Amino acid sequence: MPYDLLIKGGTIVSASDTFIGDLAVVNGKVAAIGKIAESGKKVVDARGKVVLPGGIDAHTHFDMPFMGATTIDDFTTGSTAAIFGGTTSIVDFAIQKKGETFRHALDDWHRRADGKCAVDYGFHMIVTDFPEKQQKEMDRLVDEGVSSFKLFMAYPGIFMSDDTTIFRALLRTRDNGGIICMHAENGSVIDVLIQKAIAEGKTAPEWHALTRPMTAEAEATHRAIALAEMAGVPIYFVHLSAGDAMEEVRAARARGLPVFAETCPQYLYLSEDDYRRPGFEGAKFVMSPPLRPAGNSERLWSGLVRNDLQVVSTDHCSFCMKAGTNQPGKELGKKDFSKIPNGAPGVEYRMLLLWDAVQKGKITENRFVEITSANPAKLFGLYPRKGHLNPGADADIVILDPNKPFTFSLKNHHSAADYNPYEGVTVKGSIRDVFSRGEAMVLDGKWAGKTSHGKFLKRTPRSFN
Ligand code: DUC
Ligand code: ZN
Ligand code: ZN
Repeated sequence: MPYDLLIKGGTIVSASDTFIGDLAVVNGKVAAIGKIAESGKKVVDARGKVVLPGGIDAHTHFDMPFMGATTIDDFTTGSTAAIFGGTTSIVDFAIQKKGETFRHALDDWHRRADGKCAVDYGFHMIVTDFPEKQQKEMDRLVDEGVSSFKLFMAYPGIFMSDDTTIFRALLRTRDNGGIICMHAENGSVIDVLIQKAIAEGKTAPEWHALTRPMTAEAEATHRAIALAEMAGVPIYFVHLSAGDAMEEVRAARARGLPVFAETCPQYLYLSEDDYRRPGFEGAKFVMSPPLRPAGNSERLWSGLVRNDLQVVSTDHCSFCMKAGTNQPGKELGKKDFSKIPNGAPGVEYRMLLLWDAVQKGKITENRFVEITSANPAKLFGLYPRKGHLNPGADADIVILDPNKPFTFSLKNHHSAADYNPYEGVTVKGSIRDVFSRGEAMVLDGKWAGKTSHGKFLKRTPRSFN
């Protein structure tokens, strides 16, 4: 019986090994790996190319209403961008509105994604309200495969939770096998700084960064770690941006605490200086936490190498600069930086930006697989189904040409955003082919899939303490 798909002679990279070999797929799963003599119904020549497990982006916001607009990428455009960028699974954020049940919120997000997503998708649940009666519902979500919950220490009046709510949620995840994903910034302090800046007429985009100091992130990170320690449960920090916050994570891990953190490409490749681009261009980079001063990124790179940081996700949260077809854009904040919708596109650029770091010797190719695929799979209940290419795993495969350069541009990206934060940046490497569960999604850089291909990922509860 020939294999459904045979990928021949590529450099296969996992979190632990690099070797030249073949990979066979049957029924959407990896069937064999190594030197394979049998034939395949479809054979792909991967000689001179790199064969990787599909990327897992554990932090996207598709079709999300926020700050007076809805993100311009819905599940179709967002997931198409993901696939072209070598990401085959995402974990997106469903939002519980105040007073709403988790059940209702989850049904809403299922409706947004169902039949419209090219990549496999799971959901985290954003918690804004956690009264007694929601606690059992949280357990039910974990049973349904929604085993992670985002809480905010920022955005007072919208998303921010107080310490009581945070501590209660942490305690509940100790028992139900969920994990809290924390947005750590001291929202109360930031709010005062914003009001003060606006009152003083400081309204330009750079004030977004100047009113969200690194210490506000470090303080919240420290506090959340203390709360998790008292609750006796692991915690995961999303979009960690500040070197000082990372030091808190590092110190906690050195004490043996189960503390984990992701950073994002924007904090590795861009800086606070980008807010000072001419005119209103700095608004492109208004996101929270903000871009940090030059020099901070080198601390994050060291943290990625040392395993102070375990994951790179994107926080893809795209808004147009100008009003889009049906949505207001960042221009909402033209006269007041605090009204600029927070977020930027990222899902399509992550894999190549980080592969470029492999080419430049900043991280090894095995570390690349760990931080883009294996670790998010392990931390978010997708392993061993995803995150590696051993027999039995989903055949989510990226074939990358390490010698063909790629230049990021609005002209070639697939996000609906009207700008590319990395416009004109050239990296060494390009995505040639992408397979999801054995099905071709991109071949030779061209679309070959279906936008309805993605399936809901029922994730397992936390298996670590
Ligand atoms: N940060 C952003 O920049 N956008 C969405 C939410 C968040 O935490
Ligand atoms: Zn956040
Ligand atoms: Zn986010």
